[in-house]
Amino acid sequence: MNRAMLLLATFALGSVTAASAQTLKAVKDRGSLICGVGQGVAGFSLPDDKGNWTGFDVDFCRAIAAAVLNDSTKVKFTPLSAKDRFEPLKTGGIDVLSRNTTWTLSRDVAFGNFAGVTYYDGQGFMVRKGLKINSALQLDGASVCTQTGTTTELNLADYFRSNNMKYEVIAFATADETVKAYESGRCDAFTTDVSQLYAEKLKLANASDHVILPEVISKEPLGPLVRHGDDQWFDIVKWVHFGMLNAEELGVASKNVDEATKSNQPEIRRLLGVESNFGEQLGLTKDWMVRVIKQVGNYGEVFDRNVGLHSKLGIARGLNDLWTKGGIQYAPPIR
Ligand SMILES: N[C@@H](CCC(=O)N[C@@H](CS)C(=O)NCC(=O)O)C(=O)O
Repeated sequence: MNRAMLLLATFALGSVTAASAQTLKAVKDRGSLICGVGQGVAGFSLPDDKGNWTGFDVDFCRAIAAAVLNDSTKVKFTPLSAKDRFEPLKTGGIDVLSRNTTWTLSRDVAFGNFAGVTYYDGQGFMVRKGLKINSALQLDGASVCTQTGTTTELNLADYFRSNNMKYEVIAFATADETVKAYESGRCDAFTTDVSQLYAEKLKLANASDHVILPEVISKEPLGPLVRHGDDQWFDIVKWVHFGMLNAEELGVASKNVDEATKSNQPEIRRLLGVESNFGEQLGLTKDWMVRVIKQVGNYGEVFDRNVGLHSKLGIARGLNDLWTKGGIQYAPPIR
């Protein structure tokens, strides 16, 4: 390559980066965040009959909107199937994908940057109690319902192969179809992330006739995904999650955040923008986290409200507890 060509190539590369580093501006100009979510999974992303979305994944979209637009309600939710979830991120149809999506190497390379692990999950199985089995290792020869375009399909193949067991997979495009097929008896087992098993169990007419088997056969680190090539936006989404974790760790919650702004603890003062300008360094305002905590809550509040032990799903914090309490949720410091 001669010098002129090299210069041209460098310039082209530079302008691509500059052109794509625009999500923050686009969201602000539009006045709303476009968030890709699931198509209807209780506890994670579910619209009511008036179109109001709630859930764990939904709350992360709301938290980003609170940080960026000062209004957690300024979110347009785009429901996406497992198979079709990545394309809209690439083409600019959504600003962030917050949809129980597992962080894997190939997705990281092909589709965007994972901004963190908001939920540590793993894959499990549900079966009818009538089958009288208590371990996934007894599923030799079983038919298994699952969803296309997921890591679930791939882990299923690995698990049966490594245990020398036979199975028949019956895969569907949506969660609803998968659950219906399982419920109607088309397959012996239903497999997906354990959190989804809890959620989908609620849809079954006789939930108590079904049991979630104890084996967790994979690692499913779930988190939000942003487009490649926009580091500022990547940082914002990443630090909204970290900020919510740090808030929980410091005992700052939606109910006491105003009081907390008067705290003399340096870490709390930095989190809430009373001291220094970390929000501004992200391209936001100093009090970005005050808005997130006030309007949406800290990480623990979001977990408890949507999926925690006292919610309909009734999931224990487990791995998703803070590192100070035996879990692995650990956020870098705001410094
Ligand atoms: N975490 C896995 C599975 C994600 C997934 O899409 N699971 C289905 C199983 S129930 C689901 O959530 N469907 C909800 C929907 O289609 O809206 C992945 O990233 O591939």
